[in-house]
Amino acid sequence: VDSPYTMAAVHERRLAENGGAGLATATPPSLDSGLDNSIDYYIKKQLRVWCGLQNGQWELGKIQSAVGGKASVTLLDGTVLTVSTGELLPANSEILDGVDNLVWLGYLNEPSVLCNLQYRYHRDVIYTMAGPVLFAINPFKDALISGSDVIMAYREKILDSPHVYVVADTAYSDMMRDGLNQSIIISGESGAGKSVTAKLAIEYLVEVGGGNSEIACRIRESGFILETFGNAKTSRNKNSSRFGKLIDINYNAQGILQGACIHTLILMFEQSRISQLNRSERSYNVFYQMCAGAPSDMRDKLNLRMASEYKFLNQSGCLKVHDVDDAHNFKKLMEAMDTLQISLGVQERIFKLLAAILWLGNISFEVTDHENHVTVVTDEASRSAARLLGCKMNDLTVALSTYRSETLMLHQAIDTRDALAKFVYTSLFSWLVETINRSLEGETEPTGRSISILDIYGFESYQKNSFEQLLINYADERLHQHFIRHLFKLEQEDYESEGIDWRKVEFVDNQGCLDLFEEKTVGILSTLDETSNDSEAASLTFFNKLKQRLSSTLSFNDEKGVFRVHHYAGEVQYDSTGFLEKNRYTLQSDTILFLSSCCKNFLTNELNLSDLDKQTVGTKFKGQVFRLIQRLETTKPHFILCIRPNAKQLQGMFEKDIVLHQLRSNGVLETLTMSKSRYHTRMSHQEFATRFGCLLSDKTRCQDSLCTSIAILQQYRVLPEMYQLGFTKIYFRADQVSVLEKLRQQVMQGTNMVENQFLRGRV
Ligand code: AD9
Repeated sequence: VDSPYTMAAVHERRLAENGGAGLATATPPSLDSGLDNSIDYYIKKQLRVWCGLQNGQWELGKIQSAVGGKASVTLLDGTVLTVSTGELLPANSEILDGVDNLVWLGYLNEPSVLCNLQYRYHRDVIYTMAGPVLFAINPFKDALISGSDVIMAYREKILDSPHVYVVADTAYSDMMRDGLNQSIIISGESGAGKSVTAKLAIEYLVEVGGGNSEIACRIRESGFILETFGNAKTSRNKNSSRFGKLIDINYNAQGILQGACIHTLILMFEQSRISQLNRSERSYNVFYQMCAGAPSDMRDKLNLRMASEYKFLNQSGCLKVHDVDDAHNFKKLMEAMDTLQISLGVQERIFKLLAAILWLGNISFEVTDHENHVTVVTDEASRSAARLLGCKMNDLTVALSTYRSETLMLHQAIDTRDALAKFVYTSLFSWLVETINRSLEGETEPTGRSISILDIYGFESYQKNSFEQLLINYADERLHQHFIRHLFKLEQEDYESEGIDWRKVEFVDNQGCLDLFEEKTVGILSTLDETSNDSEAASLTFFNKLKQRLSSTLSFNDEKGVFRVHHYAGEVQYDSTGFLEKNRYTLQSDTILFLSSCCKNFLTNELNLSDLDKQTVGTKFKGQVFRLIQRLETTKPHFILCIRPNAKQLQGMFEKDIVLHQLRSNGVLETLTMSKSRYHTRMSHQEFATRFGCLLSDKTRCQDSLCTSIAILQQYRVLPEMYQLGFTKIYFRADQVSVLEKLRQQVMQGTNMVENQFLRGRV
């Protein structure tokens, strides 16, 4: 189906409107500059303008008259307003309503971009290109066009309207053509649709690499297993991924799927979800699935109850999620584990550990003296937990109620119990990822042909922000720097070094904010580590040290103990209480001993005790983010930005201010301005001459590659504004090289029907 919003369709509509008289709609003068002159033009031609309202919204209208900096504007609904001319922005002609790529808009201003997205969204067109970036607006209803048939239609170019499949196809084709690793980087706020988008990309990449193979099935199923263990219902998303993931899909030289590898940005600070839940949120999906769906023999072995009977699950008042069938998903989980060849014995051990965690949560303590010292109550909970962990009841009692032979007080014992449960779950998750990776390894060595898909938490800002948000927002800054580097910095540096004619595009660089985090001695993370290492230090010590070091770049409120950071996506206020405890998080050494004794007896390899290193949470996280970016640096990136159209997770609702905030925080206008003027393809003169030299007759071919390049450009009359010649490279605007490629293909196939006119007036 042809999209009515392609540039070609827009041209056709223009021609039809002008009675076939050509592209006569000259772009009118911009309202931004020389306002008074251009306003007359807008009045005379009755052109559409955007009128800024007091509530911050924009409405379309037409200017009726203007005097002394004030204009009278009639809005579409007939309302007449008098506004300052400074509140007016040019609107694009109706012909451009809903175009596929935002860079085709004549005027790139916020209301025009927003209106184009809204126009499409209300017609169920959720994907739009913004230069090189794909926007995906969450439809909150079943994916409208996806599946094998659609994949093939995109692969064969029968469909080419914006879609995740186009991005995946471009990555695959680039990888095959250039023999280079690629990446698809998916960002956006929580609930914006990143995981669904990542799933669609993986679906495409698996299908084109030979979708029916054993390895293809395993890759598909592995996603479900990870989701079961790593996702939970939150207030923003009923199936929110609580970990970041990067999935490398590996191919051989023929483009056939070989295997995959999953890297996770671990749930270190999401561990608290195991023992503490916010109202109407849930713990990880797997617990509810197991409680609802385990067959009776498993229930007996695990002494399993319904979710409502476990304290770790019933404290938030939310056990079920609308439209989610936990029991059915448990069956799917077991099938997925079978597909990945996780043996029944291992599956049983996994579920034993999960049940042990739930019973740990039900363990209670009895206060034995007036100093609040405790002992573990011997009841069904403690007996079940000990049995499922594979240890003696007495060992568990000692591990939970004493530290270095001293009896613990109530709050210490509760902390130890919860820390043990959290540790077992996190270790189980890491072990599961390793197990899945072994199953996805494939038989051959990696060939250097891979596509990595990154699905990672986006920027977060709430009324109260803590250590968790600080780390998430730090990762988000790092990723944004990667985006800027590739779309702005490297590009402009390259143009400058090649000496081509180029007007610099200004953009907001977040390197300063990153330095604030990463600075070796005085940065936020190192200050936090330094204070965490001092066992006497309290929250206030950290706050004061930070203030002493960074008062010129951060703002502080002493009374509230909060500090503010200017992130590229907006200012966030962090409450410093609890930072030290969360950063220090380590398991007591007695509990480590207890765990290793369990491991020897029963748990064998599931629990990775090497995880018990002494690094702080912040340092560990920073290391993970670094490795991730390092890996991405070895790939050619493709970007997808997911957008949440409303806060209520409702279909058909497009809340402009919510969308605009996301566009602003991602620097969308700068990206569009950059894309409008950038050269999409570059090659060395040598590469260009070698590839397209065949388009020249023997007579016109010359020895020197620059000279050959020029001869090709001249012979095929490529318009001067479509290319630039640098010192060593040649640059082309979008689409130009694909036209040359088509000609080359014809030559190679011997149908040398080269039309010299073909390249003219292409764009
Ligand atoms: V989080 O950071 O993991 O909390 P994501 O990953 O950004 O978040 P997710 O992909 O989980 O969001 O999408 C949230 C919900 O929106 C999904 O559960 C779907 O119900 C819905 N969604 C998102 N994208 C699509 C889509 N392309 N088609 C249909 C969608 N539904």
